[in-house]
Amino acid sequence: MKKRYEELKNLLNMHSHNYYVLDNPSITDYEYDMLMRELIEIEKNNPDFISPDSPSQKVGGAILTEFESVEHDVQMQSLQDAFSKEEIYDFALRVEKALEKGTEYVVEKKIDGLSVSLEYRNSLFVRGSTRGNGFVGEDVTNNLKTIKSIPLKLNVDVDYLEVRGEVFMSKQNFKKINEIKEENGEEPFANPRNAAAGSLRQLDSSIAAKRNLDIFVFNIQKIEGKEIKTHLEGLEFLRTAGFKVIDNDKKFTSIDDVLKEIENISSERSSLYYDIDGAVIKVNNLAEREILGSTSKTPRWAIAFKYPAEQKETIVKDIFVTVGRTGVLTPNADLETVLVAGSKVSRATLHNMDYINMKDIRIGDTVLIQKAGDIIPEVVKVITEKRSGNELRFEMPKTCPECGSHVVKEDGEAAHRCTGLSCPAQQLKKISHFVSKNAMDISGLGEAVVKKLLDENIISSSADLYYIEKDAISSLDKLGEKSSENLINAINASKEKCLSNLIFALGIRHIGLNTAKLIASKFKTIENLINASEEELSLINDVGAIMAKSVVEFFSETSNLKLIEQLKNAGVNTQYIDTSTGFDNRFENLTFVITGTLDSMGRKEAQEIIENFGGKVSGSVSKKTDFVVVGESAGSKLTKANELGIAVLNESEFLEKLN
Ligand code: 0OX
Repeated sequence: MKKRYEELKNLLNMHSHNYYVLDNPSITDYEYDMLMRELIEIEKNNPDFISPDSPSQKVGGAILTEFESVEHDVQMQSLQDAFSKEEIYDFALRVEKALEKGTEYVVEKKIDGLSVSLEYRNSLFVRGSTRGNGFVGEDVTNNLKTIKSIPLKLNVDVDYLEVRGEVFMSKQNFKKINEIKEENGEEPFANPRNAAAGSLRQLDSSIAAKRNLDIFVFNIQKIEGKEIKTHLEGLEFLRTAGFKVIDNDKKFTSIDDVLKEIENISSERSSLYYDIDGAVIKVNNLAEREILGSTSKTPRWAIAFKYPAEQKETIVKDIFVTVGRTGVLTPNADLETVLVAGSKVSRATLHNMDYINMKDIRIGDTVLIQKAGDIIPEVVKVITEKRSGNELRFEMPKTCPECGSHVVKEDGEAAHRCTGLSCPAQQLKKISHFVSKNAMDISGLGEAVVKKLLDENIISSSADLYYIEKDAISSLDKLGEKSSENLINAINASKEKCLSNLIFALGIRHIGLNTAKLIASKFKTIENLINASEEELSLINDVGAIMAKSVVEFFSETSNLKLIEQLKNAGVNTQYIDTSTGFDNRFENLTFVITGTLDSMGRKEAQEIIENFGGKVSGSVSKKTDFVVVGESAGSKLTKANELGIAVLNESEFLEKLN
């Protein structure tokens, strides 16, 4: 058992490295999950096996009351900044004068994140800390352990190694997290750097784990038992050790070439999946670095060339308000279109009234805009010198622009909200959320179709979807006969979704998919949940007071109870389905074909099980088929599978996959 455990650990660590560091997956997610499952099962039965480099340690869970201080053995220096070519020439002059000769330089991207130090003893990750003031930082080991690209065990034998890197959040992830925050009426992060900082400083590591942070490593702070002569050699060693290393393998002896490389990196900037704020120029040879030494804060052998955020002036033509699913009114600036960091910008969110007041943004103002994290347009400031006096102050409407209901602003909240229960804008967003993938997963119901159904009075709530007659939709000009049929099938199939999907689909404020899963597995039925108190809800780990209050408030609203009654009457499942068939997506992205007669279940039942595990079932075998499940007297489909070389599962092999 111990041997298998070690084997699993090594296999999982290797596949995780291939996926997260090398960006080169070596097995399917399903296969990975299966290996992980086996490992966790062994750990459950043999807790003494659990080692610090087990991949099970990556999910987080440890909760601290505060972070311990860490005194850095080697100072985590900062970098001297340069903003012009001249400053780079001056830097090179100083270097070459001190060395009394020319030298080799390297140039690397300056990741806009947070510097951290990672310590390894006997090749195992033992501690990680933030930079702090360079001498003392904070112990954020638990949070760093959740970063998939940080190896818990190195692929090389070293007694002691301390490396430095930059923790960051990808632009895409930043956008997603902010969308969720805005939807929940929470303050969004200003940029990916702040989002990464906020995530790394979470006392609850399972929250950090969900933020999908990443890291680039770029410096050996200290190493015992190995001699390294140059920066590039060091980076290569770190790569072999298993780190995700900053991409840098070129050397330059001429400063003009260094400047060209700085330009090259700058032109790549908008196409990178992470934010950079400059380029770092470093002396390659480590012995030369010793000669050059440091000032009290910064090394003399490196300099950071900082790129300015591209900012453009434009005019706020108007401020218009949009209404979200939870009724939040968001003011947006309608801008004179300008090109910023590679794309056209004609709109910027102004978040809420506090934001507008703080920046004193008025209609007609000339403003400076940039892209936060290089993606989301934001107003940096108003150019007040350009005011003519004709600018108009914006006021939040007293009534909802979509439905005319009263708009309120609750104490302690920045957002204004529409109070209308049947507000069409809220309804459209609510229903679009209800049918979305992680909710009831009704494919074929995009926002445009939902709008059409609402406009034509075919539906007015999510529950109405389950009462639609096929004829009513096939007459819509957007849908033909076939798509109407598919839509009705998708609506019917969604009745079998787990309670967790339903809870998420209801769009209760502050309740995301993960919380919905926790609540569903605790309360098991919608009735139990309706009767749950705030105290009972708060007993669930990860469900805070605000979430508990929000759930209770939701179910105390008569219109919401009525909606649930209608859903139940239509046959929508309101029970928790055990994880084995609930939200275990082991067959995600896999297509099955079932042929012949199965002993233990009907074909329809097998289909349902596959679909509950996130897989697809198709009627015919093609190159896209992943597995053909064969029962008694299978015919031409089996022949075709063999011809195409597709994996064939007999009934017992299929049943094994379901365990
Ligand atoms: C970065 C970055 C930061 C490390 C030791 C002294 C110079 N943000 O990407 N710092 C350094 O180098 C420091 N390199 C980087 N690439």
